[in-house]
Amino acid sequence: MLTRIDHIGIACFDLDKTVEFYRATYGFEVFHTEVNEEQGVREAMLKINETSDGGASYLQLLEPTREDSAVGKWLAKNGEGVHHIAFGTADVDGDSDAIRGKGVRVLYDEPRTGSMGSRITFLHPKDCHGVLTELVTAAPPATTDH
Ligand code: MC0
Repeated sequence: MLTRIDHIGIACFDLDKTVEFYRATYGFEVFHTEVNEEQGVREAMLKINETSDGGASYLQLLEPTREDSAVGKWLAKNGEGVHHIAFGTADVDGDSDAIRGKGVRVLYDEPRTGSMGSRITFLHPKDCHGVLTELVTAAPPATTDH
């Protein structure tokens, strides 16, 4: 079951300048940054709010690390803007199977690694009324050994 907007992915040419725009204009601070080489992005997660399922909603600012990445190709064609939306679920495997069964192309056979250790997959935008759609299961909270 999809229970929250996990994030909105925004493609940008210059991550540092875009982070500064969101900080100066809205007061949103960076919660997390990382490079995801598999996806070809350097990203910053700005936490907007907690959600009732125990998760959170973020803005995800994305700068490509290479021109032939999904975000690099999209930026070259469209310029900066909203690249995808992501719904949060406790069960990305089950939900992607169910959605595949409804005739929507799920881009990965098995979920891959996303922000902050999450497991992610994508739905083809042409099957989703023009919206590249991601499903996300957040990593479980870290446990501390005593
Ligand atoms: C492409 N299209 C889009 C789109 N990207 N439509 C809406 N939103 C997008 N973001 C459209 C194009 O305009 C084109 O339509 C058609 O889809 C085929 O696009 P293409 O330019 O030929 O590119 P493809 O087919 O090589 O790749 C498109 C595809 C790809 C969606 C399959 O971008 C992909 O695999 N995306 C999933 C991975 C991803 O986006 N990773 C970056 C975020 P026309 O009408 O011109 O034919 S990584 C991330 O978000 C992680 C780190 C996380 O959240 O944790």
